[in-house]
Amino acid sequence: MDTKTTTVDTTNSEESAGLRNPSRRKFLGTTAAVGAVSAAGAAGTGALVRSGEVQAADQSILEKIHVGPGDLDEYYGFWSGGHNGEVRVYGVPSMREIMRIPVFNVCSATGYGISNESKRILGESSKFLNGDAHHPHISYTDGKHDGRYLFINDKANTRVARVRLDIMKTDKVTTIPNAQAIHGLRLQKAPKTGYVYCNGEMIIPLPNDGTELEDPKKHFSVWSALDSETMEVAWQVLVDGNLDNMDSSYCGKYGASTCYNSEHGFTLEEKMRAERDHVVIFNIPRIEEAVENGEYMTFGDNGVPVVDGRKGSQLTRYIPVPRNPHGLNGSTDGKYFIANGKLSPTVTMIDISRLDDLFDDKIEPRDAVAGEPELGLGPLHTTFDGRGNAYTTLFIDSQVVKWNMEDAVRHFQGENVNYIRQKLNVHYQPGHLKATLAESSEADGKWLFSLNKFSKDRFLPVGPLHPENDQMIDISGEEMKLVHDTPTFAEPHDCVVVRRDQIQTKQIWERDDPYFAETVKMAEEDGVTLTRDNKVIRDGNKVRVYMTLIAPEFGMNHFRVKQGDEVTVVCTNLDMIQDLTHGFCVCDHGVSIEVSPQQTASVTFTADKAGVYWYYCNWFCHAMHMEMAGRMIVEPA
Ligand code: RUQ
Ligand code: CUA
Ligand code: CA
Repeated sequence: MDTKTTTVDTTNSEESAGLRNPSRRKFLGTTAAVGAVSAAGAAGTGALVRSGEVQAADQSILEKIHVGPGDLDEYYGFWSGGHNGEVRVYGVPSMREIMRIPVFNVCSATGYGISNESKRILGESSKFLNGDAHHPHISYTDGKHDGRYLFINDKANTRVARVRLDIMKTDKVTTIPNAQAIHGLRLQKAPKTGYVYCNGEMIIPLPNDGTELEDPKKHFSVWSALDSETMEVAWQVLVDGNLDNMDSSYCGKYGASTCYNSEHGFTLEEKMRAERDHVVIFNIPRIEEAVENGEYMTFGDNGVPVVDGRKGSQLTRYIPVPRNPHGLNGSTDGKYFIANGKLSPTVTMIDISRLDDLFDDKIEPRDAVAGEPELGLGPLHTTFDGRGNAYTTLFIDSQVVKWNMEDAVRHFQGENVNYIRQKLNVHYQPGHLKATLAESSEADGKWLFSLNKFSKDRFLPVGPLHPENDQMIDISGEEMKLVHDTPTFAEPHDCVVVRRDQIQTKQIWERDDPYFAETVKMAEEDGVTLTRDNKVIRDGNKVRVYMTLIAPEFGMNHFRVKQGDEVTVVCTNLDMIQDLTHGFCVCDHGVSIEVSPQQTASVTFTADKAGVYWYYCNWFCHAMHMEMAGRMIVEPA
């Protein structure tokens, strides 16, 4: 079969995107404006058109997205916080930001990265203050979201984290060995999320200990599977080239990942050299069997079994696709893995039902391709409406294109059908896009978010650094309609939107929560009952201060330590009322932690200055909240 590999000259992309023009609207004038607006079904000219655009979204749509005071949204949206390192929770369709969950960042408000409990979760990597979160995904049972956990990658420091959705807190963070820069991440979808799969993006020598530094043929990446319960790496697969984005099949048998550097290149030029790169298909049962049979290697002293999945292996297959692909999305009907062309105007549809034959050598790799529709310039990611349509972002064209999957397959078979349904302008340069429930078999085709990398002139100017623009599109009808612009910070990359009934959270902590179980154990060893005692325990130059918090008072008005002591303060909030969070913040010591109802939280610091230091509650909890304070008295050494 023949593949179209039209390569796009990206030097034109800036021009066409208007990136070189300080004010694109002024420059492009009426033409651009009309283009943008006609898609939304209105007409007009110039700046007036912008507001017209919103009016264009007919009144019934505006009613649909209006969530009145006191009313609740229909969906939870979980957005990655990009290189801010967190996860953000939105209500959809209102796009009100409800909560932020620190994951790879340090949080001044909640004390994540400061408290002992969060430092235990971060482990060794708590020394890093930054992260780069891209792909949030919610755990499954039988292809449907079960709302237990959310998992997300950290490209910056090669980590994967788990967020417990019952309390919306990060509870496990794992640094992935034998890899650098974890990028694509997806979960096992059936029968339930046992594995968390993730891509190592950068190629590195293995082991990366300085013995090999130069030979590109000795640089590799690995595909990892973590046990979602323990968050330990179960096994890894060594591959040729690098790995970019991935997905897993609804049948639970296959994983698939794009590779843009099959060349093992170090420079841009080298990474662009090959006419085609590939999608690696992973055969999970065969990989498990190889691990079981001890057919693996290990690198360094991490002991993680690494099976050989390089070209020629029986564990993988390499399907050639046009050069430098990016996103990889599994269609919600379970039929296709779709590799997004990026440099090619096409996406490649891999028929999952043909993969058994491919692994049994009954067909050639390209025979697994069911369609390769040409969509426009710069296809990056694809999402689905559950009605047979796919939606792909066109980075260079600044558009979302709606297309029909079965028509694309028929076209590939030689029929004269038009598979493109509509192209809608977005503002500007979209990366990921995601429709409601489109990471599950329950895709409902209601709303779609286009996560645009550039906002340019869409918001009040805020200096050289611009927000991103996550645009909301109504896809419930035949025609896509742009309804809302949402500025977002630090490039959220990706999001996942689920029904509100799929998430069940606790309003107050349970006393036996594992989140602070180690702290409870420490108290027991000190003979302290956390829900009653206010006590100072000295152990050499280590001092443990146990105190209770009930609005509007700390259990201790003051406590005494000596200069140079290592002080651990353990706070237990005895209030049982929903929303009654206290905080513990010590002036001039960089110490601040959240203590929500029935929670125990602790923090350790050095009292390195003699004198009086006030500690205070920093979550407004009561009319006498300002008075909720006490003194740490530090006696000179
Ligand atoms: S990637 S903009 Cu990090 Cu998900 Cu494609
Ligand atoms: Cu307790 Cu404010
Ligand atoms: Ca390449």
